[in-house]
Amino acid sequence: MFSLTEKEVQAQIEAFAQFGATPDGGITRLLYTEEWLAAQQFLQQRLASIGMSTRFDEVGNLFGRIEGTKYPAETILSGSHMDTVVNGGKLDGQFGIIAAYLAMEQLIKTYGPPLRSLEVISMAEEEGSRFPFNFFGSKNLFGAVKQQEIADLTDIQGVTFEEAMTTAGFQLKASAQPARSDIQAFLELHIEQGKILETEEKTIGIVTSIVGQKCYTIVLKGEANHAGTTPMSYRKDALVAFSTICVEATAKAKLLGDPLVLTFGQVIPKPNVTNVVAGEVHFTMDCRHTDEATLNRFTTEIEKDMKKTAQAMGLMIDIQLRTDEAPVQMDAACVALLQKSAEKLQLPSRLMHSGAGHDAEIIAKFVPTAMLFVPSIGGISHNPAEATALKDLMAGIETLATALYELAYI
Ligand code: HGY
Ligand code: MN
Ligand code: MN
Ligand code: MN
Repeated sequence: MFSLTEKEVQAQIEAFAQFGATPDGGITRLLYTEEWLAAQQFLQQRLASIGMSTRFDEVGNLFGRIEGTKYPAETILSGSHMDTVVNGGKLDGQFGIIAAYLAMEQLIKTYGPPLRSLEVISMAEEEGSRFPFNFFGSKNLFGAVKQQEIADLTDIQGVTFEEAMTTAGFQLKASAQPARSDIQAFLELHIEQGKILETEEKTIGIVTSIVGQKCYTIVLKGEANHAGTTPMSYRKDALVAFSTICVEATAKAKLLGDPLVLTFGQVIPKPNVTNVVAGEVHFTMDCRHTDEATLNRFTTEIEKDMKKTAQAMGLMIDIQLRTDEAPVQMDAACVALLQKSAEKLQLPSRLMHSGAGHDAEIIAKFVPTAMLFVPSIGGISHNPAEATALKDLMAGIETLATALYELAYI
């Protein structure tokens, strides 16, 4: 169907990978940084060059749009997130944006303008890597993140969320405006970030549900003290308290078993020097499960355990729940459409659940939504070694284009 070449796809990926490139071949492109803004502006030019009208919304989500000739008020949306984790790979997020506009470009080249409007979205932020707030872009699509939700958030350098946002030229949305009612469907193409497709030699994964996720920022406050003159029994060592919490919670997670996952990804002792007993530890906890009741039960128990450990060691603890997303089902009709599209292209595919969180889980609450995955080599992701065979990237784009054709041209 297409004139798109593997070389063009690779070139697009490399072009965006330059924004926030890290020495070992990864990308660090955090919300509202210069490299993030440069990548969004580069995309804006790219979308305009294929005839799309482009616009940023208040918070920095970027849209590219081709008006439908017959039903312009009905919009088919596809895209993903422009931000990355620290030293992430070249595909997580940005490949879903590149695939969306390449698929649409091919459709317009092959069939002319669509009957319904086609829109690409580059979401401002999904990872929660700079500030502990996930899905900031998609959460502003059909609603408005409130000032109090980000008021106390700072990045690792102490820059506040609001300073970063205004410096980049963006602002919070005024209180929730009427949600868009024109979007008929949202499709997100993403790398699997796991090993199932590769192990089963499937080219396309079609997501049926996305895991439930609870993310916390937690502060333990003990007492900084002299490493040489403070006897062990006098210490209020926040790092020892954190370690106890981490080991005990991890043991409970292992006991409960798959698909529960528990991650203490960020741990910042203060003052973090060799000869001072850590007076404070700021850390994050990320817990996920496919079953909402199990997730809630487990995290309630861990919260209780943390408070008990802190109290027993004479420390203060402050637990803030930052992300609280229940598991989400994808839209059955969109799932069936993706299955049909993969079959049409004779691509081996399978239905599957997503252990990773995605913008699709936020958008699915408002419009019919589905996701398709392409295999991750070795299942590696959130790592510069993240990679997918070019033939699989192409297959993902073709499958997406086939589904978009059904939605926008029929
Ligand atoms: O953490 C995740 O699952 C996603 O990459 N934000
Ligand atoms: Mn990610
Ligand atoms: Mn992602
Ligand atoms: Mn995502």
